[in-house]
Amino acid sequence: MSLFKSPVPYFLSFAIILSAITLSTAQIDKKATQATKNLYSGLKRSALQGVIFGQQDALAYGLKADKSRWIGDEDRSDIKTISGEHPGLVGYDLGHIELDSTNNLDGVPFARIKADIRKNYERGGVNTISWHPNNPVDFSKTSWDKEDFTIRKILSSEKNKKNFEKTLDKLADFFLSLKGPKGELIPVIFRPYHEHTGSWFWWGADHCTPEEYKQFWTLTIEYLQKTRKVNNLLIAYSTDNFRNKEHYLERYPGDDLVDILGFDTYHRNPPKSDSAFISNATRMVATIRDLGKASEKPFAITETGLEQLTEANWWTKIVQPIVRNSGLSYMLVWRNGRPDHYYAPFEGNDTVEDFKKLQQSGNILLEKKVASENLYGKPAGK
Ligand code: BMA
Repeated sequence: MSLFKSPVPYFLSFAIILSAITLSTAQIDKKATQATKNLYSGLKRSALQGVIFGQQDALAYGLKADKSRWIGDEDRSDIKTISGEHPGLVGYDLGHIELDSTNNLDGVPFARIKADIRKNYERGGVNTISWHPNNPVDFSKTSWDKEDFTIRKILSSEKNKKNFEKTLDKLADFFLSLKGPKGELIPVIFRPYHEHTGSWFWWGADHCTPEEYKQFWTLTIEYLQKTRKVNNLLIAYSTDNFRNKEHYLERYPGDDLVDILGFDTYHRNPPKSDSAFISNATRMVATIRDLGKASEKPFAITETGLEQLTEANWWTKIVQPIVRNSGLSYMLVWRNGRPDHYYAPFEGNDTVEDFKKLQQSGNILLEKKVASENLYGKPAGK
């Protein structure tokens, strides 16, 4: 065949086959819906424009100027109140779905979560879901209650495994109930068993071996995607702070089980830790960028923040140098949950003007720029 006549076409065809393989293996769910595939490539594309800015529970509640809470208002977010736009990414938590509760662990009704996911999707925004489940072997214990080897107890007992699959069914039912205006499934990022380099959750480092963690991850993702055919998920792997690439990958289940590479990092003890926080975060971003480039996966800071925003120029002094030219697809700050537990500027907060400077720098993308990226559709001109 002519292919073998000259080394050039032979080499070229090899390169084409190789790149086709790389392109098709980056996203793990080969049966993902078209919109989910589009979101995956969209998250890589939009990273060239800036970092999508997100907040946990942004649409469910927040703080008023006097720091009392607003809860459940329509079309409201603290970021929109101060900047004119909702965040480009919104986070939700499914903790307590396993208990068949009406509300999640922070009091947000699951029905409201579902409605907000749809509204955000219709605006072109991105939705990401974390999960702080109670202990599957003993539902009376929370994610934080210290309990060793829960995962071993699930993996080694058919009865526990079957019970756990019932919990996964609840997750699957929820994901499959997320529908857009045409009845289409809404793509969401699912970020299970996070901060597992730490040991404050029952799935944390001291409570299972790396092998057990990986097996538990595999069980979860395969059950959702293969058994229950949930084909609207992008799966995010999200450690807490990590020392180096080896530490990051110690419990990594594999490129065929992870779509997005992430980590969580919180800024504590400012201002004396300012430069250490910037350099550590920048180092960790570089690690996931290298890994993301090699595996063609998007990468993100899946949680961050400074509780109570005690530095007025936190956004331009700390966040901007970390995210500028970083290649990150997104960053998410935590919830504005209480007067003593908040991470995003709200009306009257000292950091409002500084946040607007970051917004105007173009380094972060809020609602309007994210919408113009058309993440769920084909890129313009293609
Ligand atoms: C933590 C705190 C808790 C909350 C949990 C899950 O960081 O915000 O109050 O219950 O996240 O959202």
